[in-house]
Amino acid sequence: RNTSFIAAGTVAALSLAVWSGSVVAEDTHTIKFGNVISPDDTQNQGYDLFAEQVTERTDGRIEVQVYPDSQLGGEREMIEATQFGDIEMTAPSVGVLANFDKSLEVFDFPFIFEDAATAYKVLDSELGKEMLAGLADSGLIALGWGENGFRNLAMTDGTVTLPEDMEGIKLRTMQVPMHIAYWESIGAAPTPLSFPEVFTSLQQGVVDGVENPYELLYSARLTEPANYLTETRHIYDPEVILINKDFFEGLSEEDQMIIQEAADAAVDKIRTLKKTVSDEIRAEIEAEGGTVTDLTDEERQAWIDSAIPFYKENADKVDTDKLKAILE
Ligand code: EAX
Repeated sequence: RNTSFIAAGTVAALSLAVWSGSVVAEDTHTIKFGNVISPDDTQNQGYDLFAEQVTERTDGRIEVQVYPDSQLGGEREMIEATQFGDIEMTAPSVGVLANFDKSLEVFDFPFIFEDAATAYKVLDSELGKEMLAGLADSGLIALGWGENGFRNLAMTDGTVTLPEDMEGIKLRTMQVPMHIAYWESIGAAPTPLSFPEVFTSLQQGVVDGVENPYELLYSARLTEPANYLTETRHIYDPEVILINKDFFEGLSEEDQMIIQEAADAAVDKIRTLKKTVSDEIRAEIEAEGGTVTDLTDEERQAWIDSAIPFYKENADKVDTDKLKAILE
């Protein structure tokens, strides 16, 4: 056979014909969106809506593939993968993201928000918007504040009600220096682990407890080994919906707008669902034999007071103006 047609010039002409054709003209993209949250949890209901809206409004030119449940790794790994463009999107806890942008550490101070409404007020303010915009310096566009929610304690070996009960307790924390510093300041032995490692570590007794919102504790089955829960609400945990900056800025303005609006819709959906999910899941945990304990007013005050030395020690180490603004 005569294969001389595979001459360089011919191949170049051929590929030119292919690439100037429909493939590029249609401007198609795939967005891989990884997270550690269980597939049916509130956040992923929001992200599924995001995926649907983007696909629908671009007539399928942009396809969003959501990979829940740590399929693509832990949160630090996925933030790095999003920065490098190995994946396009992720939505980590703000504390883990603060390792990449120190100004976010102000959210890692315990008991800083009394309720979600107060948190929304700060997150939706100019200050909150400025903090999202600042992530551009880390190669990330923040499309909005997501929500994990108020974090509560779940222990394997008996109920905790007071901060001094944490003495010597090996508590799994996120890889968040400010969280670690707080638990150390009250005498606990914080053990930072990435989320995919938590279940096994609890089961094997590497740690004595964990802290997370009820929904994730339950959906990730952490309440099986750790079924003594206390509603401490010690940290309000926003998540941040991130997209690789170069990828986003390479899209047409219209596509950028579609993605931003779909992210806004996801945030609305997540906030609406979060209003009731915590109580619903708490009831399920109790129905399945878990013990869930509320703090008395005195106990709650003891927890808040326990954070004062931590504030004194760390308030100067973070963006103090932002911290003051939030407290006000
Ligand atoms: O962002 O690691 C954790 O405990 C977080 O709450 C979880 O990754 C969700």
